[in-house]
Amino acid sequence: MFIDKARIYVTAGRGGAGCSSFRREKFVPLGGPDGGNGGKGGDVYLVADPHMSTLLDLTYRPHYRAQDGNPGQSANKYGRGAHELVIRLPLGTVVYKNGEAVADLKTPGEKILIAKGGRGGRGNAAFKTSRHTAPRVFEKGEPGEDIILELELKLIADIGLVGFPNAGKSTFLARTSAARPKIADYPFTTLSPNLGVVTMGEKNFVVADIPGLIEGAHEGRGLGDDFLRHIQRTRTLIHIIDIFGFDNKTAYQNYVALNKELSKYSKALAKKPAIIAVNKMDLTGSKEKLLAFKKKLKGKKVFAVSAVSGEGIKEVLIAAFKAVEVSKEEISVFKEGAVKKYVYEPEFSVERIDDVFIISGKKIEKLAAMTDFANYEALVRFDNILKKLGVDKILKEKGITPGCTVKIGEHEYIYED
Ligand SMILES: Nc1nc2c(ncn2[C@@H]2O[C@H](COP(=O)(O)OP(=O)(O)OP(=O)(O)O)[C@@H](O)[C@H]2O)c(=O)[nH]1
Ligand SMILES: [Mg+2]
Repeated sequence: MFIDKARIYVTAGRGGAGCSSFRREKFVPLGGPDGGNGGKGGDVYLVADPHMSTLLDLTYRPHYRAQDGNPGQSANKYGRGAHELVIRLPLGTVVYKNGEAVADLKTPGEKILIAKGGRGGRGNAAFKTSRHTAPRVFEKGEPGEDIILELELKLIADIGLVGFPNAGKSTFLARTSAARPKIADYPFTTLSPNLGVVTMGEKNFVVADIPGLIEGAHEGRGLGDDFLRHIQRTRTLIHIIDIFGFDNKTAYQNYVALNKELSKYSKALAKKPAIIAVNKMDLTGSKEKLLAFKKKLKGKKVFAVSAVSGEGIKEVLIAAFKAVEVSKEEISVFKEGAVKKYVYEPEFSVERIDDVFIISGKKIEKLAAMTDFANYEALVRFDNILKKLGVDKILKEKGITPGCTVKIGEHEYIYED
């Protein structure tokens, strides 16, 4: 099955907790704090794998979670960091986060960091100061990033074969490459795109054969519209036309209808250079039909081929390769020099719903997630940081009174003065 869209849930590892401990040794009465820091949580990477051809595996297995870091230990021992988690995706996968493209895997082996593991919490040894020599406070590990990714596979090919059903696109691909797509004498033989590598001299070109298009394809008729997006990322199109026409229409009528479908789907697609190849020229009666077709096209270059006998194929390939080489079109979803959007986020915000005050903000939620509220010293430290950030002031401005509930991330407590 060819699956070209998927949604996955990715969670990076949480950092290991810091340790709270004191050195205990015979004859050393005041050993001092020696709790080590926790290890870093596992990062999550995406890797472009040229051996994968669909997103099917990812729809079967949509949840990915990297390992957590190990906790710190006494005697100042650091916790071990967790291994990274690698998610393999087919070449040509575009990755979206909150509707915005964040990655476009175009080169084999390309590896990108998509979710960062949390930092390890500090152990109590890290909180020792000249004034406070025996702290019990330690941090819990920072939670790993938790994200939802939408994946879309957009094949990347140099040349796309387009045309009505049964025109001979798959036969053309089979004739010119080692690919062995299904070929048969009925429409809609090809159900999902096939890729093949066509070699000429020392150069290789990737050719994509997509399912036949019909009128109304851009609105979802037939199979084609799902696959139109795949030819968006080709540099050149070869339009394969059955010289005997399709669906009781002449070759010329099919040619006009196909161009209309392409431009209705996307203006950029309609502007792509297209080579016109009229197929099945080995059959009797084709010569007369070709004359009529050429007349209608008024001097446009038309290649007459037979995908079965091989006649005229080489000339088409030479023309297509030339068009690919001169095409400077950027086929990435990222335009060159695109500016990253900068979103300003205030440090925190406070929302009041009746007697509940909800504090949100990345920094503050992280702090809450890393605090062990059962530890009195940790609680005091948390309070002090809230004061420093000015949270207390805002709460008072919003009219908080003792007894109200304060919520930060998953943590909630009753406000006292
Ligand atoms: N005589 C002759 N028959 C051809 C030629 N090219 C293709 N055919 C035949 O036309 C039929 C359709 O060929 P396919 O290659 O499956 O056509 P397609 O465009 O891939 O069709 P869909 O996948 O259904 O869109 C098959 O029976 C082929 O053998 C040709 O040059 N000459
Ligand atoms: Mg086919």
